[in-house]
Amino acid sequence: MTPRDGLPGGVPTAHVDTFARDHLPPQALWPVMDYSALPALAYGDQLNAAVALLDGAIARGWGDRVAFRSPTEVVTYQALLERANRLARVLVEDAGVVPGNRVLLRGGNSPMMVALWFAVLKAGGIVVCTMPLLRARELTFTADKAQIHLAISDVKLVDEVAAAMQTRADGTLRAGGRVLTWGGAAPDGTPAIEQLMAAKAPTFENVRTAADDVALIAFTSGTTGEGKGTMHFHRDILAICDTFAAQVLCADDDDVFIGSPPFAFTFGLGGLVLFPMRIGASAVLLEQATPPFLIAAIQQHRATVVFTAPTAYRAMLPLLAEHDVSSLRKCVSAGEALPRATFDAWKAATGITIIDGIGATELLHIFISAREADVRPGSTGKVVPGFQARVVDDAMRDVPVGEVGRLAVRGPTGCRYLANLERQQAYVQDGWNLTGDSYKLDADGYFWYQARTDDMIISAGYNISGPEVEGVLLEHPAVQECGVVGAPDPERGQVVKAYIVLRPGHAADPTTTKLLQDWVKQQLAPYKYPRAVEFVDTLPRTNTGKLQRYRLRDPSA
Ligand code: 3UK
Repeated sequence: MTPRDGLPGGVPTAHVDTFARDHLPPQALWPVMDYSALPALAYGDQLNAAVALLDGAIARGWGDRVAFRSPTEVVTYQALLERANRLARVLVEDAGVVPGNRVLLRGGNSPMMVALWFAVLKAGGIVVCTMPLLRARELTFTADKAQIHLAISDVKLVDEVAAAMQTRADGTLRAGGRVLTWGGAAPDGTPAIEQLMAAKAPTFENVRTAADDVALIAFTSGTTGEGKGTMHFHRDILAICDTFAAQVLCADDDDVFIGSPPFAFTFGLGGLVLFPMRIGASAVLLEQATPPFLIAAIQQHRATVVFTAPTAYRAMLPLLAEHDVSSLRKCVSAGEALPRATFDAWKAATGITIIDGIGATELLHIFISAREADVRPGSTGKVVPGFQARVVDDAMRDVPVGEVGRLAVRGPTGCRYLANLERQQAYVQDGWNLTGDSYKLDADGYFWYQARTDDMIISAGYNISGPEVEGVLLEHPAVQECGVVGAPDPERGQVVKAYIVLRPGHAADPTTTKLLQDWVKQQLAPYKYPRAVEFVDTLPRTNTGKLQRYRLRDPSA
C-alpha cells in the first residue's frame, strides 16, 4: 500500500505498481472535478467499479438475467461474474498481474472481452482496450506509452500485438511483456485462456481499489499524430452511468442495448457495457457491426436502444424498408455532428427522435445532450446534469449568447493525460476542459455545434490525424512531399484527402494512387487511408516552412 501525496481520498491506493499515479499530471493541472452536483456521485473513497457493476448486480438479485448476447452466446450476470472471477485468477496466479499493472485487450466486442475487462479491474489492474483494426506500429506505440505488462488477444488478431509486445517504438526490444490468447493457444505455446480458466475456482478476492485509482487508459488520436492516453478513475466509470445514462438516456432494465462502436472507443464502452449493466439491462455484442450487420442484428434480437454514429444512421436509412426495427425506442448518436438532414430522415422513417450527444475520450462520455422530449433539431442539446459548460473566448471569458466561441466543460470526469504535460495544459485551462470544438450557446441553454478548432479529420465517426497519415506516405519512395486534410463528403462527413508531390520518375496516374493507398492500408488501420489523392507540383507553406493545412482544406483561402 502506497500513500498518495496531495491527492484527495481517505483510503490508500491499492496500486503496488504506481506507474499510472506517477504519470498523472500534477493535480494543479487537472480540470476542476465536481461531484457535488448530484447525490448519486457520492461514491465514497473506496470503490472498485467492477465490483460495483458486476458483483453488485448479483447482490441486487440480477444473477439470472441475461447480461450479454452475441451471435454465439447468451451470458447471464451470474455466468459473467464467474467467468470474470476465473479470468482474474488467471491474471494474478498465472500471469503475475499486480494492482496497477496495465493490461492491453485486443478483440472485437464480445462477452469474452467484457469478462476480461472486469477481470482486470477486479485484480486492481488498469485496462487498455485497443481498436481491432490497429496494426503493429500503432499497437507498439500504445504498448510503449502505457508500459503494458500483459496483452490478451483474440487469437485471430494476435500476430500484430505479439510483434508490438516485443519491440519498442524506437525498434529496441522490450522485456517482460507477455501475450495470452483466447480462441486458441498463444504463439509461444501458452494454452488458450479458456483452458487456463477451467482449472480455476469461480470466486475471487476483489482488490479494494481507491475511488481515485486509475482504472482505464483510453487512447485518442491526437492532432499531432501522437495518440494521447487519457486516464480515468474507478469512480469515473460510474459517473458516466449516473450522469448521461441516468439523466438523459433514461433506459429501463428490460431494454436491449446494441451498437457499433468498439469498446476501445469509450462511446462503445459506455453504451454497450457500463450503461446496461448499471441498470440490470442486457446488450447485444457484435464483432461485425457495419450498418448492414447492425440493422440485421437489431431485427434479430429485437434491440431497443442503439448507439452508433451519424454515418451509420445514414447508411441504415435505405435498409429500413427490408428490416423490421419496430423494437427500437431510443437511438443515440455521437462521435461527430449529427446533421439536421440525418435527424429528420431517421425521424420520418422510424418515428424516433435521435438523441445527439457530444462526448470526448478525455471526459470518458457524453456531457451535452438532451432527452427526446427536449431535443431541438440541429442542436447538440443542453449540458448533462452533473456537468457545467460554457462558450468562451481565448481569455476564458464567456462570449455573448449566439456568438461562436470555444466549448469549455467540467464535471465529475475530465482530462488527465498520461505523461503529456504539453497537451494537458492545452486541453485544461482555468480548471475547464477545452474540447477543441467551437460552439454557439442560445438563450435557452442549447449548444449549437460549429466546427473542430484543430486539424483533426473526422471521417465516418473515426478521428484521423492528418499528420500521422502524412508521416506514413512520406516513407514511400514515390512521395516527395504531402499534406493530408479532411475533404467534405456527403456520406462520411469528411474523407481523408492526400495532396502529394511525387518524386521524379513516378507517374501521376491511378496506378500510383492505388499503390500509395495500399501502402497506407498496410501500415495503419485501413480507415485512415486517403480515399482521395491529388497530385500537385507544390504544397502551400509558411515562410518558416510549415505546411498550411487550412489552405489545402480550402484552396480559396
Ligand atoms: C467530436 C462531436 C459534434 C468533437 C465520444 C461520445 O467522440 C467521442 O470522443 P473522441 O475523443 O472525439 C471527441 C470529439 O469528437 N464529437 C463527438 N461527438 C460529437 N461533434 N457533435 C457530436 N455529437 O469534436 C469532440 O471534441 O473520439 C463521443 C462518447 C464518448 C466519446 N469518446
